[in-house]
Amino acid sequence: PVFAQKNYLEESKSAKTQRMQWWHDDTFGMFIHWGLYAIPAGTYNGKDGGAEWIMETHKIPTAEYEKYAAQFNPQKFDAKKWVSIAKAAGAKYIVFTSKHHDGFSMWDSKVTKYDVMDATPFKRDIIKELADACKAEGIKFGLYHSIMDWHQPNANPKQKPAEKPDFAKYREEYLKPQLAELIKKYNPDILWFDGEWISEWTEAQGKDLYNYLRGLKPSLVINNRISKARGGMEGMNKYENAAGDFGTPEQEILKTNSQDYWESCMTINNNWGFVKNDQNWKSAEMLINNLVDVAAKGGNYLLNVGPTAEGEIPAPSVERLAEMGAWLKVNKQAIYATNSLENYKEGDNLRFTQSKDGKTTYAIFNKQDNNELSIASVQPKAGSKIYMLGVNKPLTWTNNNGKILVKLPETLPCKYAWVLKIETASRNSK
Ligand code: H79
Repeated sequence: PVFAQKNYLEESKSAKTQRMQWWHDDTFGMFIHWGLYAIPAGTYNGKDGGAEWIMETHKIPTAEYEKYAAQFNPQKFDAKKWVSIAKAAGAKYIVFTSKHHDGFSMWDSKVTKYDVMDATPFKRDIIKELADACKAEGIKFGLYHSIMDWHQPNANPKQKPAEKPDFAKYREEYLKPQLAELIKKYNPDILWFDGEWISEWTEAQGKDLYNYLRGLKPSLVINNRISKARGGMEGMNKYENAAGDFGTPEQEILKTNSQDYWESCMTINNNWGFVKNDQNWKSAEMLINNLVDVAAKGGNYLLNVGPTAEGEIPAPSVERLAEMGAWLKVNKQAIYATNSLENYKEGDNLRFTQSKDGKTTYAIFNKQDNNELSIASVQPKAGSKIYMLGVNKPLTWTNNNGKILVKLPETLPCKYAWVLKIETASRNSK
């Protein structure tokens, strides 16, 4: 008999809502790009350029690039430390590169010797250590896995051509078995694909892989780069009924809110993988405002770190993440487990999020005149109190023809992105 594979794309809307709930509520994750490319760190033969793409940027031959494996020995790698940095930042999940485009596997893969156990002097199962550390700390665990593979002759005719490149062989005998290994050994919560734009990859293959993986673990959350539907760097789907659970804007934030699931991934400096000479760090203020903007627009924020070849997350990243964590400690109610309002903003200075029961609106702002804030599009419940998160006493407010005027406290609880908590009667429409 022929057993039809279950079609998980036919899942009902409410089933998807349930499956995605934790992911949507978690809102903030930490991306980790780490692999052999941390060794050249953005410089090859004295020339700058490339990070995790350095193999392609400098057209490094496979046999040459492979030599980095013998040097990979990150003595300062400490999975618990990385997870504690994520946790202190307020990140609720981690997405780690099991395999980037260079094809090097960061776990003990059975289908290749080009992995951390067989090809490096380090010989520690990095993914196991990370997965265990995440589990111990209640952090959800995700894996980034590249479909494009510059090291596989059947997947990359340009770099290391097989006599007759056979992509189906790579897909069925390498890509799928690797993903099955990852699911069985490390039980990830998220699979985050990339490199799906190669012409060999098709929507039908994306659907087949999606059903195969959900069949192995039905609760998996999988990004839209498993399919061909991603529209450029803006990252949302170009057509309906594509495989994948959420859109993936890269290095940008959606221009407006969306009720579809989406996650904006972004670097703290200019690069994903560690680059020694890249000191162009975004400020903590900008990162916090990005998180607020993303949450107000109904998305998730996946913020990247690129650890060094020694195994350390660069200090400038750690500092900024710690500042985000300090801000979130005071203001977490306004970010996690909130919903996006159609009317999610008022001018450039105000963003709104809403509690899931719809009873509370959070107004997040960066500027005020004369220690007052005026809001036109939120109507507090009559006689209710308005609080600033991090301040004990309720604030004085007046209602002036539908516009409320809130008197701000003299001492503010943080440096920027202050949050008012407003019990909401109804929202004025635009
Ligand atoms: O892993 C990080 C980067 O290495 C990787 N994605 C993040 C998360 C990345 N790969 N490529 N890029 C980023 C930029 C590539 C853009 C292009 Fe395209 C690929 C241009 C043409 C093919 C994407 C797909 C945009 C248009 C089609």
